[in-house]
Amino acid sequence: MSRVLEGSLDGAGLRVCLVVSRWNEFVTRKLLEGAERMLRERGVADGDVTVAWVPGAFEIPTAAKWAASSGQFDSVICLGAVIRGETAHFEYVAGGAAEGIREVAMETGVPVIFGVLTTDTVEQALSRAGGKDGHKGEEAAQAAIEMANLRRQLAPS
Ligand code: INI
Repeated sequence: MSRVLEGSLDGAGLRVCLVVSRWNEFVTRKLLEGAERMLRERGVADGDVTVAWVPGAFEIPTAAKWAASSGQFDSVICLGAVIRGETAHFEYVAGGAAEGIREVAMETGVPVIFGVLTTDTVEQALSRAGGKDGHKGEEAAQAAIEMANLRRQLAPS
């Protein structure tokens, strides 16, 4: 029989840092609200949740690195919204954020969750922030809990 490991969705005792970008705050605030709501529903204590605001998605990896390296958090959740219609350098901002976030996770071993929307339009972004296409903030919070709990089994410190 295989030994199967799976991270539970019980957030009790987990310490989580949310790194949120202020660009397109009308979207990122919805992502944040959904993530905070889901963390609370899953048992993460309010006092164990830290929110760090950064100017834009491009700055998310830097702050995520500080948080992930600090030893203070079991998971880091990155929330942002890069919308193509508004920038000629969409690829650089979105690609920089995605690549940077991945790097931080790989370098530190701390789960760093990608909750950055990359869409063509404002409508698409809003529909993924609690509209008809679900809630990326809530999904990111669940992924953060699951990965932190899986890490405890796979890489106990
Ligand atoms: N930052 C975003 O988070 N979303 C965007 O859509 C965006 N646009 O459109 O340019 C954006 N740009 C700012 C960027 O993230 C940096 O904050 C800025 O370049 C300073 O480094």
